Amino acid sequence: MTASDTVEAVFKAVAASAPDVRDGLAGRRVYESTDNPTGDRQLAADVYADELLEERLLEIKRVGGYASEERESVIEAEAEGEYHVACDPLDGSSNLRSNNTMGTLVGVYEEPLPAAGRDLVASGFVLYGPITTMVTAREGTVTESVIGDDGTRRTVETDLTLPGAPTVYGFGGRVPQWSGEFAGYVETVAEELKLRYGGAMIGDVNQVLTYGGIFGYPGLEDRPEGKLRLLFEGHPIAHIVETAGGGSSDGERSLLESVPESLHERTPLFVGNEEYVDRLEAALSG
Ligand code: AHM
Ligand code: MG
Repeated sequence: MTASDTVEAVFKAVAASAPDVRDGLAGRRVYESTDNPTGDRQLAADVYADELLEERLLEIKRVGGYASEERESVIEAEAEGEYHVACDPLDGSSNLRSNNTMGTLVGVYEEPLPAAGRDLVASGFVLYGPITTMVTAREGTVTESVIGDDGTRRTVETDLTLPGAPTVYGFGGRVPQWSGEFAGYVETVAEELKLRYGGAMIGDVNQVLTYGGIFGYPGLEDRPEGKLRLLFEGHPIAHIVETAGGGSSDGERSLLESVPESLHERTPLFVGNEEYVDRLEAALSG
């Protein structure tokens, strides 16, 4: 099994699980009595998607470990494998209550986790929108597919790139918690682009991939490290957007330059057209 066969097996397993995840949502809108390792309340749906993906991804021959937002530590495969998968099984799951968009995010690393952004070999997400789609980045190309009821993919876009005339933006966190520099930057962006914020990063980033623009969750006054997690959300989404010709940043440099010290480390996160990412870094450094 080559590296590219392993990546394909991971994408295939994630796509095959998508109809099961989706079908399982309606009956799992209730909260469990547990929190995940970063203190978010867990929905029954988070736990269900996590267990499904763990089982199916660890079955893949060269996958040596599975880590997810929903678990404290890495689960090792029984047999050794040189690829390690980091997963956000249900990104934006708090949208389940209001029946809005959510997704599944996956990163394939060639080093044991927590690994550096540059150790990511491929990444992808499933978007549970009105239709179920999957966007993958590997070997320099971003592809979009529609996932059928049987979990198979039909490619609809072979070389997805960010449009050159951006139109949308969305930023997380409460405005009074933003730094003055960031608030000043957003004022200029809001004059040029229209607001699209749905509360699920994958949905919001998919709008940026479709229309061009910028999405971000900044560091906040009472939470300078921001909300989103580097390994499960930051690296994979940065890898997808950068492969699609855009940029990513933690406020200072590409998210792919960062090396997490711990599995659940958080980071300020920005992805989108390079022009907007560059202007953001300039604003935050001033
Ligand atoms: P989750 O992975 O626990 O669902 O949390 C991440 C989500 C992102 O999808 C989204 O961008 C963000 O949290 C929304 O947060 P907020 O509710 O503060 O806007
Ligand atoms: Mg998430």
